[in-house]
Amino acid sequence: MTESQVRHPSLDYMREEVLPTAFCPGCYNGILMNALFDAFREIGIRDLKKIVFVSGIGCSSWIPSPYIKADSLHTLHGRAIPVATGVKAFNPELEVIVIGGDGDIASIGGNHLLHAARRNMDLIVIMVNNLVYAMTRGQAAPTTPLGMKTPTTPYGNPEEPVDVVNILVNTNANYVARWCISNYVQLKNSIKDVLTKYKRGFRFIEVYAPCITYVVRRENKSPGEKLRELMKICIPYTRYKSLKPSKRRNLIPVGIFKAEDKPGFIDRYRSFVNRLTQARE
Ligand SMILES: Cc1ncc(C[n+]2csc(CCOP(=O)(O)OP(=O)(O)O)c2C)c(N)n1
Ligand SMILES: [Mg+2]
Repeated sequence: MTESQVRHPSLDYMREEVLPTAFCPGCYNGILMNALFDAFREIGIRDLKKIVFVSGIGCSSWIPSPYIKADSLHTLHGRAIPVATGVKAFNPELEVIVIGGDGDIASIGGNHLLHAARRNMDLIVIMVNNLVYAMTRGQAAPTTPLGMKTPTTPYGNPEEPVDVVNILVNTNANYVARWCISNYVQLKNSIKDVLTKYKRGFRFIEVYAPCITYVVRRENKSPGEKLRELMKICIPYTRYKSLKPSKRRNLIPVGIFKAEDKPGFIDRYRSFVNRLTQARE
């Protein structure tokens, strides 16, 4: 068998009829997809019948729909989390996974994110932070670093970016992690964590993966060069915290910031309804 005839194991979880993907050559979304599929395989999830994916609009929202062989809802920009909440509330037996962009989840959908975390809603949310609104051609997002040039900030972004992980750590969310796309094993292990050890409540993973076309190419770097750079600048948050603020510039703190297994909204709501029903009887 020649190399070109070897079937890629990720194809077990993909709809081959819609390939190739619409992603730009070198886009890091492919690495995230492989991490997701490796996690499924290592856990022993063979088909995805118990998983429903929900996404909004954006490049990263294409990951589940149409490419993953599972039920998925491709919803409105910013509204993936409320739709996912509805799916989970209707059928708590399903594992509901939201995959979306930083614009989708932290900008237009930021309010939904905050309240799903406050409720500790039983959802897994994977946010691809590519630093821009990629699908609409690279405009600045709330995650765009200070000073970065984009088509809407041609003289450099005058605003400070939001740190979603920092906000979510201080909510009722059960699990909060950030990994760079260069942290393949850690990212895969986090996905395994939220599918096995931490199965309840709100579980959030930020994947820091700068857009190849509108960020990396503007820096005159290849996808491979940027990956090697990320390997140096993405450092454990414990080490990041020990540095003087002046030394932290351009570094990305990564790790599992919070991992708890408190009952999520579904369990809380069930016991709430049971209590009310018993009181009436
Ligand atoms: C309500 C609404 N507003 C704006 C848009 C236009 N729009 C489509 S995708 C997008 C941003 C995508 O950025 P992000 O969510 O970060 O995903 P990415 O493409 O970067 O993965 C915008 C503004 C839309 N489709 N619907
Ligand atoms: Mg984006």
